[in-house]
Amino acid sequence: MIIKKAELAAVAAKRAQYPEENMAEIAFAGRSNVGKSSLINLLLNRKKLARTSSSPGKTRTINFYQINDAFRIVDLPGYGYAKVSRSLSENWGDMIETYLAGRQRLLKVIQLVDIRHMPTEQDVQMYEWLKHYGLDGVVIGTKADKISKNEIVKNSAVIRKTLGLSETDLIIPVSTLKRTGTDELMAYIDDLLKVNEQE
Ligand SMILES: Nc1nc2c(ncn2[C@@H]2O[C@H](COP(=O)(O)OP(=O)(O)OP(=O)(O)O)[C@@H](O)[C@H]2O)c(=O)[nH]1
Ligand SMILES: [Mg+2]
Repeated sequence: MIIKKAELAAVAAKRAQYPEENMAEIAFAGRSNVGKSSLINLLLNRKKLARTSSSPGKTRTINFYQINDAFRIVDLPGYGYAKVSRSLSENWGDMIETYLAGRQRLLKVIQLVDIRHMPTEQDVQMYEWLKHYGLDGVVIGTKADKISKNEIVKNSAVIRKTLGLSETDLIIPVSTLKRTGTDELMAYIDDLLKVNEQE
């Protein structure tokens, strides 16, 4: 896919602020600081489109990036950030659920987990949610540059088991630092969009 145009279409905290449901969407979910915004920038080949930060809790709204006027990549706010107040984390749940439950043209939610660690309870809960809404199927293991190839294989198996992935579900290790894994992810996104067009 050639990214000719990538622009921020909307920043939303509630449904009224979402863009019109006039094109397919693919969203990215995961713990705060796992690397969602960094990965979106690399995929779209725009260094600063999505704001990133070394401290967690950077993205706190649902950010819609419109690509080639054909589909949207959606950056969901991260979870599991302890310093966020209780009311804000409750609000986070509402924000995510409103989006997941009600979005007609949401094709898939790509979940990111840190490949170095066991998935957290919230990671497991997030994937359960995705299963519930039929939006599961692919998990990205981020920061793959931080461990060895052997560990990548070993940890991927742990992630697969802990999240309860089916045999056909994909785990793609990526590193935004070394720019690895993104071709495979882009090919997956391409396929999703093609299948959707045919339907
Ligand atoms: N080594 C390494 N660092 C990474 C990688 N991806 C992201 N990071 C770093 O991780 C930190 C968090 O990245 P973000 O992309 O802002 O994370 P996020 O998931 O969007 O975080 P929130 O917006 O808080 O939910 C930044 O310091 C990135 O540079 C990676 O593949 N390898
Ligand atoms: Mg972010």
